Amino acid sequence: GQRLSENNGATLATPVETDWNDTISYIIKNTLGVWCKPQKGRWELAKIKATMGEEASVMLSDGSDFTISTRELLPANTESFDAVDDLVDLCYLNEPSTLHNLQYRYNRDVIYSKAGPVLLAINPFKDVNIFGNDFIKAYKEKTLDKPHVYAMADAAYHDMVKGSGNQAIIISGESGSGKTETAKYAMQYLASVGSQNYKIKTKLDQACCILEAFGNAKTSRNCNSSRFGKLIDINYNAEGIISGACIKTLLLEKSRVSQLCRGERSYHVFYQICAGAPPVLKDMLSLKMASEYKFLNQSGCLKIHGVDDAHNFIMLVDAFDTFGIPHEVQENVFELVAAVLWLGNISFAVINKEEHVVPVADEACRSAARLMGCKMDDLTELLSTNRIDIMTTPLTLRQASIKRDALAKFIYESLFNWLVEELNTSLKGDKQHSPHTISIIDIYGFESYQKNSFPQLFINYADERLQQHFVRHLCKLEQEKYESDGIHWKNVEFEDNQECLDLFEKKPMGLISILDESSNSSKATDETFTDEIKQHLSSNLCFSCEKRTFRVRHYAREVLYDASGLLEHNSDKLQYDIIQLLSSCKNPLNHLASGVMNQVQTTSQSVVAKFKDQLFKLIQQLENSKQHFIRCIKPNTKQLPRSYENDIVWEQLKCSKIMDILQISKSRYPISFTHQEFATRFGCLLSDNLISTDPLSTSAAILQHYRVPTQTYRVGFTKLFFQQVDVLENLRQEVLEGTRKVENGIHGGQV
Ligand code: AOV
Ligand code: MG
Repeated sequence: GQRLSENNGATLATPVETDWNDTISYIIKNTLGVWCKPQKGRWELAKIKATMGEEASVMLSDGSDFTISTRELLPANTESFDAVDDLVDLCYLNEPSTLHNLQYRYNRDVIYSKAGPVLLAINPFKDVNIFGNDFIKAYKEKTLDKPHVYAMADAAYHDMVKGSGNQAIIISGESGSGKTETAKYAMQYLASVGSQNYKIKTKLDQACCILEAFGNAKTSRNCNSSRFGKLIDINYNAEGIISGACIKTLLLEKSRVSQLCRGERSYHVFYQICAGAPPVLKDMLSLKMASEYKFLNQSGCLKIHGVDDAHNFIMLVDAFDTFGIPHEVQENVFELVAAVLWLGNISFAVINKEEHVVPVADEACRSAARLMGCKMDDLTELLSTNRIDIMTTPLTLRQASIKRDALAKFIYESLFNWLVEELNTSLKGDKQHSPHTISIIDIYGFESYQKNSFPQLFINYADERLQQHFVRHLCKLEQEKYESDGIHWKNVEFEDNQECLDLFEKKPMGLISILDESSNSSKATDETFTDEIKQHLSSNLCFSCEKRTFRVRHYAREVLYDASGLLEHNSDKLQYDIIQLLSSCKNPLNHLASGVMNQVQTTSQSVVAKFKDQLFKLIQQLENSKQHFIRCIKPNTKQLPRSYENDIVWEQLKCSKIMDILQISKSRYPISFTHQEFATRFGCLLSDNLISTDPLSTSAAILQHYRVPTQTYRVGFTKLFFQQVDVLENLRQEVLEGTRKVENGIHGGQV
C-alpha cells in the first residue's frame, strides 16, 4: 500500500544525446541534483552551486561543499522518479540512479522491480508481507499491478490461455540470490490460478519439500543451496485447469555425500533423520546423532542457525504421506539414507606387508550391510577387493576408501533419482488432455570459493549457458519486434559470453571434450589433463593455466579451478562388482537403483558430457516456449536482512547485462501505437481540416505539426514507435481541459 510510483508521466524531458555541458547547464538552470563520489565508494546526491570551466562546486545534502570535475558528476533524477516500478522509466539511467531506485524500494520491502522485460527480485532475507492467498487473489483479480513474481506468473498463465503456446519462467541469479524461493512462489501462484483442486497444489508444495530435503544443503553462500537443477512442467488442459506436473532434474552434486568443505553441510535429510526419527525408527536404523557420522562431522558444522532439523523430518514424512508413499517404502528410503551414513563410518585394517586392507567388522560395517540388505561378508569382500570376472585384486587403503565412497554416493544418487520418478508418477495427470505447459526453471547459481572443483565447474558452466540464453533472447526479441515492422535501427552492441562458452563447448578441443576424452582414457592423469588444456585452450581469452590450477573468466567473475581430481569426478565409472552386489541386495530400492544403473552403465559418456546433453535439451525446451525472465539479486553476501550493499548489487546488474538490456529498452522505442490508435488518441491536437481519413496521414500531420524530433520516433508498417510521448500527452491533456486551443495551421509548439 505505499505510494511508490506516482510520477505518472513526469514532465522532465530527457535531453536526447545532448552534450554533457548542455546537460550541466540544464541541471543548473532547473536546480536539479547530481550524483558524485566525494570519496571512493559511496555515491552521494549533491546540487551544483557553480561551474568554472571543467570544474563544478557542489553542495552535499549535509551542507558541506567541495569542488569536483564535472566529468565525475552524473545527473540525478528528480524525486518524483524515486521508486519507479520500471527502471526504464528513469529519466537518467546511470549507476547511482539505478542503485538508488532499487534501494529506495528495497528499504520499503518492495523487493520486485522491472528492468524492461525482466523482473528483478532482490532477496530480502526476511519475511516480507507480500505473499499468500490475499496477494494471489489481488493479482488474479488485477487489483494489484505492481511488479511481482505473481504478476509474472499471471502473465505467463494468461499468455498460455490466450493461445500463445507453452510458457517458461526462467529464474537466474547467483548462489543465494533467491531463485528457489522465487520458483516456489511462482509455482504457488500457478497452482492456485489454474486449479480449484487443492490436492495438486499441496502436492506441488510437498514435492519441493522432498526435493529440498534430499537435494539441498548448506554451503557457505546459502544455507539452503540447491545442489541439483530443476525444471518443473505444469500441465494444463484446454480450460486452463491444471492436469498434472512433471519434474526434470539436472545432475545432483553427489560428491557432497562423502566430502564436505569446512562450515558446510551434507544434504539436509541426513541431519533431519538423525534429529527427528522417532525412537522405533531410530532403533531400526541403529541411528546415532549426526555428530557420530564421519560423512557429517568432518566439516565442523552440524546445525544451521534457525533451522529445526527434527521438525523438518516430521514435515518430510508428512510430504511422503501426501504423495501416498506407503510406510514400508518410506522405511526403505530411510534405511538407505542410514546405510549411506554407516558406510561412511566403515574403517579399514591393514592385513599384509603390501598394505592391503579389509573393512573392520564393527558396528558400522554390520549396520551398513544390514540396511542395504546384503551379507556382511559380501560387503567386506566388495570393499577389500576389485573383482573383474574371476580375477580379484586386493585393495590398498586409498583404493578401498574410494570404493566405499563411490558406493555411498551411488546409493544416494540412485535414491534421489528414484524419488524424482516416484513424485512424477504421482504428479502425472492426464497427459492426453494437457495441451499446454508452463515450465519453471531453477538451477544452481554461479558460485566461487577459495577452492573450486568439479561441482563448481559444471554449476558455473550451466550458469554461463543460461546467461547466454538470457542475453541473446532479450536482445533478439527486441530486434525482431522492429524488424518485422520494417524499421531500420542501429543495433546496440553488447558483449556476450560466447568466448567463455567456446572454451567449454568447442569441438574437438574444448574443456568438455578434453575432460570427456581424458576420463575415458586409461592413460590420462591429472598432469596429462593439465598439459592438454594448456596446449589447446590457452588461446582462449577466458582461460589461463597455471601449474595444477586454471582460471576461467566467467561472465560473473573469474574463478580459479583446481585441476586435480577433475578426471576422477568426471569418469564416475562404477565397478561391475558394485552393481552385482546392489542387485543382490534385499532392500527393494537397491534393486530399483541397480536397474536404473545398468542402463546408465551402457553409455560411455562421462559425467560432464551427459550433463551438457541434459542442459541442451532443457534449453531447447525453453526455446520452444514463450519466455519470462526473472533475475534474482542478493543485496549482500552475508545472507542478512536490511543490508543493501551498492557494490554487490551493481556487480550483479552489470555482469548479468541488466544495464545493457535497460539501455536497449530505453534507447529503443518502448511505446508503440498502431497508426489508428495514434491518430485517434492525438487527433484532438489538430484542427479538423488537417485530419485525414487515412490514419497514417493524420499521424504524420500530428508529428510534423508539433515538430516531434525525428530521432525520437519511428514509423513502421503497422505501428508508430516512440521513445516517449509525455509532451504530446501533456498537450493532449491541456486541449481536453480547454487550457490550450488548437490553432488552425499553426503549430502549437515545438516538442
Ligand atoms: P538460490 O536458489 O538462488 O541459491 P534461495 O532461493 O535458496 O537461493 O534463497 C536463499 C535464502 O534467501 C532462502 O533460504 C531465504 O532465507 C532467503 N530468501 C530468498 N528469497 C526470499 C523471499 N522472497 N523472501 C524471504 N526470504 C527469501 V542456489 O540454490 O545456492 O544458487 O544453488
Ligand atoms: Mg536454489
